[in-house]
Amino acid sequence: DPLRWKEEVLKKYPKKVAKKRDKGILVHDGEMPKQIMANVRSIPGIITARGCTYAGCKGVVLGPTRDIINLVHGPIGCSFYAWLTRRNQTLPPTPESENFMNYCFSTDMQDSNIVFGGELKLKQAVREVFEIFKPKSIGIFSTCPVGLIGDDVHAVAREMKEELGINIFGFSCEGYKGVSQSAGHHIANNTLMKHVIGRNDTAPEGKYKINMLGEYNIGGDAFELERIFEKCGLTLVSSFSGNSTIEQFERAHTADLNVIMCHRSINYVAEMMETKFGIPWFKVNFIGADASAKSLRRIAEYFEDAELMARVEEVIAEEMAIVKEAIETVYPRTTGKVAMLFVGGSRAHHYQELFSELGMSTLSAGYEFGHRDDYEGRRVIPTIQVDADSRNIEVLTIEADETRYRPRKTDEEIAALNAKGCGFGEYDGMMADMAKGALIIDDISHYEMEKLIEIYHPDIFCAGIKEKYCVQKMGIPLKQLHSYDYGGPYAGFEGAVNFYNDIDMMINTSIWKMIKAPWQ
Ligand code: ICS
Repeated sequence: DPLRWKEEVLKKYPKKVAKKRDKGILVHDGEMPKQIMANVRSIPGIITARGCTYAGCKGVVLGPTRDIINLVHGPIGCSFYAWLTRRNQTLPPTPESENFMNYCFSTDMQDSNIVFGGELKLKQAVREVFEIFKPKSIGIFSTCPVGLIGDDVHAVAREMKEELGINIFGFSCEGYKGVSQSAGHHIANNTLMKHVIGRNDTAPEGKYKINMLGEYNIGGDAFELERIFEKCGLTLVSSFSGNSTIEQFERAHTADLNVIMCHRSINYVAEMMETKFGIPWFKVNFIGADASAKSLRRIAEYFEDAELMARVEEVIAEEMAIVKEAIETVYPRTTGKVAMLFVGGSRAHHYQELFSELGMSTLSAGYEFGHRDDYEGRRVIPTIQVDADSRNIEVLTIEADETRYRPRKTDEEIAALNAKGCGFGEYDGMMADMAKGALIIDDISHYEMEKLIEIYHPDIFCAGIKEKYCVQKMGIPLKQLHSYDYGGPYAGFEGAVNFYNDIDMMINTSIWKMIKAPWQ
């Protein structure tokens, strides 16, 4: 009984802690709306799975772009631990094309810089990196000490931009700036909007031009989506930011539709682009074969073009034949099994689709740093309380561009498409898709995780590397949904097949029977 589970867990906490955790743990009664406490500070002493604001900005949003030099102003550790561990892949068009992704750039801040200031060292590093690599653009990322000692990365960026004549921009994404990675996403979105998007008005060729927002090419997911889009005849103007280049960002405003995969990390850019350039957006999901087919149909619907709709149907039929074959083999071995998913801000929702295709149910799920809208849907945004931590992050005031604002659809067209289910500007969140009795846990603590496993013995637990071996030592397989455990892609149709096979292998291997779990 999930209510009993919650009671047991809270009983172990000091009173104040229990009171706070009580609001972050929900037993879904099948009714909406239902309020959860999210995007608030983790409790000191609790082992959280969260990362920092710098991670969300440098690692998540900007990290996957191959030709911006991401220069980290800070101690070397911050760079080292952000060095490709996320498995965001990239494919330069030729071996000679710019690709800085496998480098690790840092000012390597020392004690003396903390005492006397690090701006000179930063300038020197910018000049040095420019001398060696001659990049089109440099981003400067702030780590915790930068904010503490007061180095002005924006002033340095302005000065160096002037001196070197390339686009250089700074991010005030100090690790402590927000309560999690999520603040870093917002800061990255703001900077992209201010300094990059809209700098190049030349539109690529193509009849159906879209931007893919919130897809980061983990394990090659973006490659699979590129394959599908090309097959359908869709032109991908830009990707934020899996397998992307800065040129893509600069001309993103020439697209006619923004589709969002990860709502949490990039919804700000989508909203700002709609206000500034008139590009509408809707949420898609390419995790799960059925979800992918649905998303493709909605994109085709948007362009209101019979030729495109026919082509999309052809592609879906072709791809689904292979998917169906794969699922038929695996399904008898996976159906009825139980999964639990605890990942950042999107995947704990999206991957429930793939599990349900396998006939598996999600007994418990939660985000590390999602906001209430990611759980409850965007309709609750006006009611979200702004606290000191969220006020810390700048909210840009955006206006329609004087010359380039061009609504892609009239209000009537939008209404008509909405009636067909396009869902512009909407996201219903994770809870709407979860069953009655499911346990929804925000910012799960390590203790809560152990208690979930001990009591429910799920067939598979999905989280990250910090959790992986603790869980597996309890005799339960753990699938990393951040890095995909060296596997993937899992997006789109071929990705779904990969996922079915990997999950089948993980939950049905006999190794788990050889481990003595603590409850045995
Ligand atoms: Fe979005 Mo790990 Fe994404 Fe999500 Fe985000 Fe992170 Fe990763 Fe996770 C992410 S952007 S890095 S879908 S690719 S910060 S897996 S919210 S935590 S669930």
